[in-house]
Amino acid sequence: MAGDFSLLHRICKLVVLVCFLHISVTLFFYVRSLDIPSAFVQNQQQNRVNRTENNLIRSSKLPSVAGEKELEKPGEKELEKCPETSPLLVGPLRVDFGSPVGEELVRQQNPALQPGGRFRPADCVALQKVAVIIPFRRREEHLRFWLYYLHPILQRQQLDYGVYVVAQDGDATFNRAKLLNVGYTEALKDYDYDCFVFSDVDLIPMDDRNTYRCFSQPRHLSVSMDKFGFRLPYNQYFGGVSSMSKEQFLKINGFPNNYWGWGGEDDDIFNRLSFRGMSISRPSGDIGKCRMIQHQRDKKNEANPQRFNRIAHTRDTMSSDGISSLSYSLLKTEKRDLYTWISVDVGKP
Ligand SMILES: *[C@@H]1O[C@H](CO)[C@@H](O)[C@H](O)[C@H]1NC(C)=O
Ligand SMILES: [Mn+2]
Repeated sequence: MAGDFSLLHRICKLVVLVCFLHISVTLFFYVRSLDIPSAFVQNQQQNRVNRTENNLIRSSKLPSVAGEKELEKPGEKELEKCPETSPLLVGPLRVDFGSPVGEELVRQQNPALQPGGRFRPADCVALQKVAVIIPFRRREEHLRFWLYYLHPILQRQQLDYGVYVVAQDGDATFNRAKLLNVGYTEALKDYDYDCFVFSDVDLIPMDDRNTYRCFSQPRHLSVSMDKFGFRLPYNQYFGGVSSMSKEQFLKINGFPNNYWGWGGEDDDIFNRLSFRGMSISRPSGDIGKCRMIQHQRDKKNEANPQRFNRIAHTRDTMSSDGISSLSYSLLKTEKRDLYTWISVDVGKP
């Protein structure tokens, strides 16, 4: 009888142990599956989706928005601070590219703009000073659409902002990320910006509640693009439109300078952010809807065959390649009515 009992006792212990093990293993994999930055870092090689150009693209549900805590700004004297949420917002917007728009129309519709595409609210002090940086080459028609749609939105968002179009001169292969570094640098020569929005010229938000400002974590703004069926193409996607405070940008040594041609530079930026312990903040899929103006692949922006190799080595390259190693020759900056034009020679591969 005593023997039976101690056997039972041992079996019970064993069962408890097995249960405990089971729970631990389940918990471990559950935690790993959460959108924790360190989990990203470990898994990103396997999870990266676009292996080939046509093989799209596993969709995934939008991760929830990380902390939306606002950057603290020292107050200024006479006017009051603008409210946290602008009362001028209207929500969903109609966006279409049916008929071209002219700059004259955009000027008429935005009489409060200052030269260089600058604006600040007249009746309150904006919460952030935002430089919007657009990498550019020969997309004049897209730029007109962008200005037509974005200027009214940014003004309703009560931002103190300026628009910087950074145009790559010459016919060498396009280098989006380096142009963004140039935009960051040149915009700071103009004004004491504390927030930087990096936007492709062909992306238009469909809801003005998607505020083009900075958050306590780097922000991805173009989270549901029509091109990808209004979903994120993959969880680590950071392309299209994003924003970073000056501090966040400097923490990752800016962007890589050596991604020539299409693709991968946005994934490199994502890697930089996660290696520096940051996570991605996003608006909801609903508010984050946007349209891309359809176009052919530009000449001299062919898919970069080195991109997969490069994004595999971000950890080793990011401290030497970035804003700290940026070199370029500035050809011209010009304050045009609707934007500041920066033309630049970024060299060639
Ligand atoms: C994957 O595709 C996305 C969306 O088109 C693009 O932004 C990104 O740069 C691509 N990454 C690579 C490594 O090709
Ligand atoms: Mn495009």
